[in-house]
Amino acid sequence: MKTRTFTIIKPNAVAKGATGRILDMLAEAGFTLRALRMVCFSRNDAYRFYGEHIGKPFFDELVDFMTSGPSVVAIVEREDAVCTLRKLVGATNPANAEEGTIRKLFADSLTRNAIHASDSDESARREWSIWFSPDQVMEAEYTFPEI
Ligand code: 3AN
Repeated sequence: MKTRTFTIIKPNAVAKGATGRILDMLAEAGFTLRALRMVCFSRNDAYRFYGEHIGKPFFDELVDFMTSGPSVVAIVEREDAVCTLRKLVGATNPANAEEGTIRKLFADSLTRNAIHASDSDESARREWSIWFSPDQVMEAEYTFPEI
């Protein structure tokens, strides 16, 4: 069954012009886009999004980074979306990311690690609802061309 997950192309990846290449990697991995927006995280947005990390030693650096420039947020769909996207994204620390993963290619550090991918169906729904109202999600069946 096809499921959906949420992803953020983070400010360092957007700033280096990698948005298109990352969206291509998602398409080549069989993901279709259901929603897409460019956004600037406010500090409030970052606190809301990363609430589980408030108080951790890296939290202030994470908020400064996420509010440093535009991000691209998206809802993407395919079979087993959460696990498949986490594999394509690679390890949180890019030093441990495997060849061919998005973080191996585009991350600059543990904080500036290029992309976020939700870790469960439940987190995905919570996270995408911060950025997308239901009318911004493409629900109509559309046959995307084969890549
Ligand atoms: P992931 O994004 O791989 O699911 P999380 O949710 O554990 O990782 O962490 C959220 C973000 O916080 C990471 N993407 C990374 O930017 C940052 N982060 C996590 N752990 C650390 C750490 N030990 N030091 C610095 N930044 C971290």
